[in-house]
Amino acid sequence: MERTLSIVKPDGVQKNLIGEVIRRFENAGLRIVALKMLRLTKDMARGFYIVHKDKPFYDSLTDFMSSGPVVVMVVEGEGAISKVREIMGATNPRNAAPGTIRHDFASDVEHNIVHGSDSPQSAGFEIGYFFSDIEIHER
Ligand code: DAT
Ligand code: MG
Repeated sequence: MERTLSIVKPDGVQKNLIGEVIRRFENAGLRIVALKMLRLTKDMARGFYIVHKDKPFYDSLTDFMSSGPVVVMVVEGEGAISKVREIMGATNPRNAAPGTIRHDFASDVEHNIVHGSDSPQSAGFEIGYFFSDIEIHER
């Protein structure tokens, strides 16, 4: 059984897509085992995206991610990391397959509705960034 960290980003919350994102995960047989809504500070966004610190989009990305409330959740299931990434679609919505969240709802590469961990290593880091063990529930 695998766990991954997903975020409904500020644009997803603004567009009223919290339920839509969760529904797509649950319809794929994945389970939500932890969930909360919060507003990231600029420093929290910087720390979360530290792997991108040298990218040209780091500053605007972390401004965007701290621009409004987000919903962070731990998603569990067989192959959860790759399943969530499939449901999300490609980073740039112009390259995202029809039927993926980013194809259906994202406006551009930076404002792309949803985050999902990209490896077991990043999932471990990202889950620990937002949740303690007692906030994650056996199902
Ligand atoms: P993903 O979110 O698909 O894992 P990533 O880890 O490469 O993509 O980048 C993290 C986020 O940074 C991404 O969701 C949106 C933003 N981003 C990525 N590439 C970008 C670009 N070329 N211009 C602006 N923002 C970008
Ligand atoms: Mg990524």
